[in-house]
Amino acid sequence: MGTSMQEAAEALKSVLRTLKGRKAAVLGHMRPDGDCIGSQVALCRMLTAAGVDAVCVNRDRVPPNLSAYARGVTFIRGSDYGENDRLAVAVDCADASRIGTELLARFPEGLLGNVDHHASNPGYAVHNAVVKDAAATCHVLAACAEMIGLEVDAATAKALHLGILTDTGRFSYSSVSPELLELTARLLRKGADPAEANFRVFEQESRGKLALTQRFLASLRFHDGGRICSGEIRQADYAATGTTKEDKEGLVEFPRSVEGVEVAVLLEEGADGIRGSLRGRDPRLRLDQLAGKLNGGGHMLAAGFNMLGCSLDRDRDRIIGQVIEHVRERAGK
Ligand SMILES: [Mn+2]
Repeated sequence: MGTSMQEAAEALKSVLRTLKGRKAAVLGHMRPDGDCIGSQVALCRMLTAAGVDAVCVNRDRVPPNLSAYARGVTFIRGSDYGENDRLAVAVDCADASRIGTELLARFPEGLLGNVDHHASNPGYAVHNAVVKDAAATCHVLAACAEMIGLEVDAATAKALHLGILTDTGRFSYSSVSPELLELTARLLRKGADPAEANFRVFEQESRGKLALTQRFLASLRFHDGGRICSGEIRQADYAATGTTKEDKEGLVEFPRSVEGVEVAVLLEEGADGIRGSLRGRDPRLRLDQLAGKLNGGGHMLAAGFNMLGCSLDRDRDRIIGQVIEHVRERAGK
């Protein structure tokens, strides 16, 4: 699934048309990140400005360091969501299951809209605004807002900038184009604040996060001549450092940054199984396809998977073995 920005704008227009006189629930994914919160806030504010009663609904909470962006927008936890007359629009969800199965079940008639940028997005809504080469869901929303004339005030511009900033690794990935920087410049003119965003996202780490980072770094292991590097987090690491799974955000960048490493792997053991993150720098390695073999999906350079019922001690070698095999196949050596 993937469309041009122009087609995405048409899809978003259709969503707005359907929402006239109706109420909207803007849904994000589990463990929301900057692009998820940014696009939920931005879409919710744009819908409200267009006269639509809109709220955001998430399985998990808004991360505390991002709560300033959510000010003025109603965020409801999935477990507290009791309404049944809102039409759902998902943002930044590669697959509808990313919303969380219990929350998704509150919308039995399905999803009206799907705004996203993941290559693996199958187009699960009535109207799909999925641009797979866009840098962020906030990129899709910002560009579409300009094309169809949706209102972007200062708070909306800040939210859109937040998502672009975080999903491009502070404007450093190959997804950054002159057009994206020009679009971002227009967001800055509308009130987006790079210094504030940088402070909130990257300079508010807790001491616990630092301790968790130390543990993660101590767990790093190299495989296949050093082109794969994996690290682990167990529930005991969170308990010992007073952190939560939100704090693993960004850790996989450490192994990814090492010379010679082509694929970085973060394995997190939870009560119900292993969640994995994959990061790379060569699109030919197709980490989205690797994640697909491990019950997951995502982008070519950044993907994730979820293996229920697995444990590190029992299944680590098998998972790493599949990573090695995939990388050898794709690299042709
Ligand atoms: Mn995103």
